[in-house]
Parts: sequence; structure tokens; C-alpha cells
Amino acid sequence: MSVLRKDFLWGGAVAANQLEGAWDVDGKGESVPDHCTTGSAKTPKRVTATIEPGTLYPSHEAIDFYHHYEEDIALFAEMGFKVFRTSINWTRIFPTGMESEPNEAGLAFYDRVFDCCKKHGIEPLVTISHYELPYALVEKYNGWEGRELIGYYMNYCKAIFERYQDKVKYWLTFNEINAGTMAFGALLSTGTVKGFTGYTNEIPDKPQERFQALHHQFVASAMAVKYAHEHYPQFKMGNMDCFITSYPMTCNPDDILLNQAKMREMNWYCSDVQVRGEYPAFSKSIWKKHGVTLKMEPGDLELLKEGTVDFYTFSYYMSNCVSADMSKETTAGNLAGGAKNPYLATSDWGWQIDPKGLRWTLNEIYDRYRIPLMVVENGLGAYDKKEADGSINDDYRIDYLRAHIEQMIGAVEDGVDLMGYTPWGCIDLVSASTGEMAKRYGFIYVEKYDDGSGDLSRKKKKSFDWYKKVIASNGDDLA
Ligand code: BGP
Repeated sequence: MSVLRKDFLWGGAVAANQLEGAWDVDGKGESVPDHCTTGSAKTPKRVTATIEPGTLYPSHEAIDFYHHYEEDIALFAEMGFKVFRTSINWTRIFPTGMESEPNEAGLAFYDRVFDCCKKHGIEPLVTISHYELPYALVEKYNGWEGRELIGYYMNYCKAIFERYQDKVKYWLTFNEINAGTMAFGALLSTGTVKGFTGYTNEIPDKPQERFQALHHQFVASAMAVKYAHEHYPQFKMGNMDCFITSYPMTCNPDDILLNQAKMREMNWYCSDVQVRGEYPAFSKSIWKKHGVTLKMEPGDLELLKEGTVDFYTFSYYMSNCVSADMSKETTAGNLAGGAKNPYLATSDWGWQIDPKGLRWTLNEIYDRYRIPLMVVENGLGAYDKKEADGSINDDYRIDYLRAHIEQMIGAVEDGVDLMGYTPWGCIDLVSASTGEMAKRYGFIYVEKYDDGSGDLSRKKKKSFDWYKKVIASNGDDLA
């Protein structure tokens, strides 16, 4: 008998910019990903100041969910999804982020998407800002470094809360907000890349800007949560962190301390603010280490206290190790890599596969906060191969997901209150880190390739039927 809640939210997750396409349709403005070219596992993406003719920008067409959403949501329903995590593309609603009135055509698109979900009995879980900052805000304010963005974000929140109050109950204020604690986050998350063009691995790291931007995001998040609680008591508001699970490489106390510092900076710094409503005591040491001086306004700290989230969500793909010994072999990872763990295998992109780490992580988070948790991203990015008969036998993906679900169930047995599970990229989409299609996560294959070719047709992979069975049995049948 399943130990999971009867109303466990099984589903899948995507982000608007990675699947919608239609980047300039119906009044949509340009967002940061619209300025990022295709990359690969070996070649980083490039950021361009203007849209260069003849260059491929994967977000421009993506998998054209904009025109295929009915077919796609019907396939999700066929798998038995209870929830669909997607995001709203800010620039569909406010093309530059700075307009005073929302774009009706953009609002109408998400009406259609949410109505379609409802028709199939699927609950939307909406990320308000998922790496989709209006590019105009980067150019004018250096992204979230500008305090003005708090006001623009609130205009956006008010417009979508008002419009979708009867259609959406679950909201996440920012995707992987802790990306701002890492150099990588400057492009997609904080948007502190004004004037930058070139390869994404060349973006200069400016911790002062990142941490200031992050403070503005915390204030904006708290303001949105407070406003939602006051005006729409039916809403459930969540945070979203990219959980970077790390272990000390050895029992050398140097490794232990270093790992503690890393876990604090990358994981707990942001969620302590969003869940507990205050900067943790160790923040000062982080600011000191990076030479950061935060500018705060009167009332900011009170606001953080008043806008704490109702549930905690996170992405989990991999883990890594922390070593004081710089000579250790390193490994890749989403947002952050680390030292290689000799006990773990890696994905084709070098991310270490660690299902037990998910159980450990769920327990750590729940011990710390005691609010409901949800795993809103998890999955295996892989090169899928189409057989001669057209089938895609992604047993490696099934193995990955099965192992993680088993550990998730283990965590529930340990006492964790887990609301749901939405594996990443339930339909193939553009990779956030590399901008490629070749890194596939889906239960549904999409005929779209990195050279821009493909007729965009959809096809069920082997994992499609497997996941359907998992959902139908509420996690009992993982065979
Ligand atoms: C997370 C992002 C997603 C997603 C995922 C997988 O960091 O929230 O947007 O893309 O990682 O990463 P990638 O697409 O780089 O494989």
C-alpha cells in the first residue's frame, strides 16, 4: 500500500521559454533566453545584444507548445497527470516589463492553457519567473540589480493573480532563486549582464551585483506572497531552489567545514530567507567572503518576515563532493559542479546520479523547515535513439526515475511531508544550460533537432507507459 498521500500531485514540469516558441507572436517582447544561441555539451551558448539574422536561437521556435498545447496537455492527461508545472513568460504579459497595462493576447494564451488543463482535471503549478526576464530590463537596469524591478514584478504578479485567480492555486515566485548565489545565475536568473555579449562561460562574475539582485528578488518574492495571502487566501505560495546536495569528500574536518559553508551559501541562504523570513546568521560571513555590502531600505526586513512561503519546492538532479584538496577530479552539474564521487555513475553530461541523495536531501530540508515539500524537477537528460521502427526505448530514463521515486518514498517513510513530484521536461524541450535539443528529458519525444530541423511531431517513448502505471498505482508499481 502506497505511503504517499492519496492526493499526491504526480505530474511533470516545463518552463515557458524552453518549450513555447512563438517568441515574437501576439505582442510578446524579447526575454533573456531569446538572446541566447544554441550551444552543446562542449560549446557554450552565446549571448547577442540584438537578434542576428541567420543565427539559431532555440527559444524562438522551441517545440512550439504555443500552437501544440492542446495535443501536449492531452498526452499529459493520458499519463494521468494531476499537476502540470509550467511558467508564464513575463514578456507575453508585459513585453518590456515596464508597460502599465498587460498585453491581452498574452493573457488570453494562458487562459487557453489553464482551461485546457482544467478540462483534463490537471492542476496548474505556475512559476511566475522562470529564467524569462524581459531583456529590456537587463538593458535598462542591469536586471535585478535595479530596485525598480520589484515594482515591475509586482505589476506583473498583480495582473496574473487577478486574471487567473480561479484557475491557478499553486504559485512559485522564482525558479531556482539560489542561482543568484552562483556566478552562473547572472545571465538567466538575476539578469545582471547589462552590455554583456559573448559566450556564457565568459560572463564576468560580479558578486556585489548578484547578491544585491538577490536581495531585490527576496523582497519581490515576499511582497508577492504577502499580497497573495491578503487578496487570494485560496492561493498556496512556494519558493523554488536548485538543491545542490554536496558531501564532504572525506572525514577530514577541513572537508566537513568546507562542505558546511558550501551548503549554507548555495542552499540554505535563500530558503532561510524565504521560509523563515530572515537572513541567516551566517549571511555576514558570505557577504564578507565576497566583499559584498547590501543596500537595504527601511521595511525590507519586516517584509521578508511577512511574506514567507507556504511550501518548499526544489529541483534535484545530482550531487557532488566538496574537498579542501584542490587536486581532486571535478564533475559537472546543474548550476554547480564539485569534486567527483567515486561511488556514483554520471549522465552523458557528467551529472552524477545519486537517488539516495534525494532521500537525504528531503530529510534535511524537512528537518529544517517542517513545511510541505515538493520535488518540482528531477530527471535524466540523455541522447535518445530512435530505433528503425521509430520506437524510443529509454530504459535508462526509467531506471533513473524509478530509483529516485523509491528514495522519495523512503523519505516519506522517514516522516517527510511530500506533496508531489513533477519530473523535468516531461516533453522534450530546449536545455537551459546548453540551449540544445539533443539533451532530452521527456516521456514524449519531439521531432526537433539542433540545426532547427524537425516537423515537431510528438511520439510516446517507452517511459510514457511506465510513468502512466506509476501514477495509476500512486507509486506502488515501479516495475
Ligand atoms: C534547472 C532549470 C530548468 C531545466 C533543468 C535541467 O536548472 O530550472 O529550466 O532546464 O535545470 O537543466 P538543463 O536543461 O540544463 O539540462
